[in-house]
Amino acid sequence: MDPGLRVDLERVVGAVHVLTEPEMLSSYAQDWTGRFVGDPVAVVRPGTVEELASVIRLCAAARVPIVPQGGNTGLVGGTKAPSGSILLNTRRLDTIGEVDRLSAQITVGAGATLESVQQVAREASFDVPVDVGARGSATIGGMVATNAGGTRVIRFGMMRAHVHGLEAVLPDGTILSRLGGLIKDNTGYDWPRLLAGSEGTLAIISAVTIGLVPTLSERTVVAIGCDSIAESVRVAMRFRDTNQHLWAAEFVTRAGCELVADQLAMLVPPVFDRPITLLLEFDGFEAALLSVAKSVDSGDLCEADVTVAGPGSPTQADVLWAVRERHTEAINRLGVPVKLDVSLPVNNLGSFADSLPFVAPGAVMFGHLGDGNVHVNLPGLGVEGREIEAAKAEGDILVLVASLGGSISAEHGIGRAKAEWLHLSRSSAEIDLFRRMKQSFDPLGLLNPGCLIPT
Ligand code: FAD
Ligand code: 2HG
Ligand code: ZN
Repeated sequence: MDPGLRVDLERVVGAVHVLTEPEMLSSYAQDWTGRFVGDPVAVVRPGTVEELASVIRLCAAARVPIVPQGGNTGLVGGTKAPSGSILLNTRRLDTIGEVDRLSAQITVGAGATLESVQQVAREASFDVPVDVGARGSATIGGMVATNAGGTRVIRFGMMRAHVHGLEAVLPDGTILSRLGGLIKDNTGYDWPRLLAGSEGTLAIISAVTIGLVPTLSERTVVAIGCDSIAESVRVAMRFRDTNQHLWAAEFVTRAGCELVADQLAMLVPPVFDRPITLLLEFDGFEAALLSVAKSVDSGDLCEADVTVAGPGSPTQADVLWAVRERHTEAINRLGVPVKLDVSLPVNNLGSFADSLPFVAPGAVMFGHLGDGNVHVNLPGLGVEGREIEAAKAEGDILVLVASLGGSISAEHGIGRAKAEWLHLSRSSAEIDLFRRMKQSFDPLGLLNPGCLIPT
């Protein structure tokens, strides 16, 4: 790293927040899955938006690329820093404001973790509408930058929908602030929500005003054993259409649950023994029970296939959720995976699930059934030496998804992992527009080069 730049950066953020020793860099440089390992010259950790802007200005003057990084839980290589670049870690931007009860909003630094914001919101009887399994590390800035989805999209939508205000720094160091939290504000381009899903390629987010929802009052988790994806889709959609208290509709397979049991030494309840298990979460006990009872009475469901964990059994509910949420961890234990995160029209989920074993034997599927979002994991295929095999499997699956009217990325983003496949979901006119948008925000091409937009 240029010694002059280093001295300048140290002057801005303090020497302890400019990391250059290889052993310090390695934990930041490698992603959560172990598949993507970057080669940054330094990790820089600004503590205020002014420091962040100064760092960006220094890097722009020195023409050094910057890769923004929050909790490093992204699954598509978005934080894989190219050689010679700086990893700009936002974790120190972690202030959490008070819950504004009247507007049901909270303003937080981009580096605050989801879990820490959830805690503050829940103390005030509110909740963050988006929830993901990586809540302990994923940052609010990273969740906006990836437009994170998670388990409650069926009820509340994705992260972009809850951005009520934003502060960000452009690649030339200009600070843009729009944290007012107005619900109605038709005064031109909605740049805050444009940054949602931009994966750190247009600007670096420094703070966010998030819209909150009332806290989940009487959590009821219902697990239902099914014979096929098609059957689980029918059951889930019937609940969605008849019960407005549905917060989540997830699915797992028997093979995935066996993996969780074996790899994590977890006691997996018998309801997960069926080929597919549907996991539903409701806000409210009575309404959930009534819906289940009606489905049993009408013969749509067999009572023996259903397990209900109501508000009186929080531990049982947590166990049911853990089996679902710990799939990612269990899969990683089998070796570095290739991960695909696709969405399909719900009426094609069955065809996709039926075709997948022929295209990619051994693939593990699970996901957010209510949103048509399937996570396809190929355990052990993400290692060095298997790149050709991995690219073939990825291509075959993504082409199948596109042929069924789906998207090659439902919620994790494009990052570096999917950039070469973007054309399967976006037309050349759209990709050309992306390039022109990128050019207008970042004419020097210094912000997260190689991420999202194919090179
Ligand atoms: P990072 O991984 O640090 O970065 C992700 C991308 O955002 C990168 O391109 C980075 O450059 C950019 N970025 C980060 N911070 C900023 C910023 N302040 N300004 C501009 N750009 C920035 N995702 C889901 O959508 N749904 C899930 O259910 C879900 N579950 C997960 C479960 C596990 C166990 C794991 C490991 C991951 C899961 N993820 C899920 C993926 C991940 O948690 C999300 O993508 C999350 O939003 C990433 O946040 P982060 O702070 O870790 O971002
Ligand atoms: C989830 O829904 C995450 O658990 C991670 O999006 C998915 O590991 C995956 O493939
Ligand atoms: Zn997911």
